[in-house]
Amino acid sequence: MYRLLRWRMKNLFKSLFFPAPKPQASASGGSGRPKAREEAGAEFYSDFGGLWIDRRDALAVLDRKAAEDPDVAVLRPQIEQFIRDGYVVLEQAVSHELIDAYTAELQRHIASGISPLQVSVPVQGPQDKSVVSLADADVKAPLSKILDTYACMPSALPMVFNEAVHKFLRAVFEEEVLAFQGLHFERGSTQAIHQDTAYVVADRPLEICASWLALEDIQPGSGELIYYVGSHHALADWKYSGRFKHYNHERDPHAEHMGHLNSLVERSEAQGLELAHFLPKKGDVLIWSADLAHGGSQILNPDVTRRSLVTHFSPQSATPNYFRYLPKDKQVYRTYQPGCHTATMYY
Ligand SMILES: O=C(O)CCC(=O)C(=O)O
Repeated sequence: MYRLLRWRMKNLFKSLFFPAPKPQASASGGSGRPKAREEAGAEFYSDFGGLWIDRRDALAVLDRKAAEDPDVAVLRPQIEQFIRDGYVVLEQAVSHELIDAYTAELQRHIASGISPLQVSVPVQGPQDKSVVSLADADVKAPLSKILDTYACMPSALPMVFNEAVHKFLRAVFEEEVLAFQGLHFERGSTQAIHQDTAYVVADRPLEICASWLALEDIQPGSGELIYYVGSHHALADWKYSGRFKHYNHERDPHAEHMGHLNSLVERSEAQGLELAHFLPKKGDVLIWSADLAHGGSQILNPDVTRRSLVTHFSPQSATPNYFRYLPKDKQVYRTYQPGCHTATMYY
């Protein structure tokens, strides 16, 4: 116990005073195809490349990896499903105790009236959202998202980097894991079906995954998460302004953005992809692949909450695009524990 405490104190000290060094940033900003990590000759579903699980021969690569690496062999059924369907559910990955501690800490932030937490709230206009302080936000309104709670709330970190999710991402990323954007929801998001690659931008655009942790048992009608099974590899790239994987509201016309969102539903339906509804128990985690088409369903029962925590991850060597807009002293990687790093654009 004492050794564990000492180790944690040492890591806390290290992460506060010796943030992990920033890897070299690439200048592609999500527009170009990354070369560095790709094996020569590998073919991908996307023109923007991807992780090894995005290769057309990913199942054969999985065979090889499982034969060589016991960590991959153990995860083989889950990784196989991830390659095929674009998502995997890790049941009871996070304990109720951790979730309750996090919920209590968040309540303290809300009650304090002086929390540093920031919230994304919907507004009218081309950018359709604005960021306000927690004290000024209605966190119970759909589309309200409390941002990067892991950066301000110590209780978020063991949930975000719970062992099951960390091991899975480690195997998929083939390197250490960076959490670089987090969203806490009290209610269903009602967000249109979309692909994260349009908005969650790293220099290697397909090298992201997200986790969705249920902070309570999720009820039908609460605006549950929905997704088209297999859509991550089934739909050709939507290229903004003819060449970018991500959307930029200053560069790309609104109609093009709407065209992308509409086409995800049209193309998924045309291919007969199943639209699945996620009704997890408290503590279950769903991990989705970068290009899985997903969103929040309509809220049919406004009386129920849909408490959940989404985290977007990349390999540690990828660079979040938002670093380009941050001053040098904010372009920081913090290490929570070995192999687990965080970055934030808000704090
Ligand atoms: O939880 C939801 O309703 C959607 C979340 C989502 O789409 C995202 O964070 O990318």
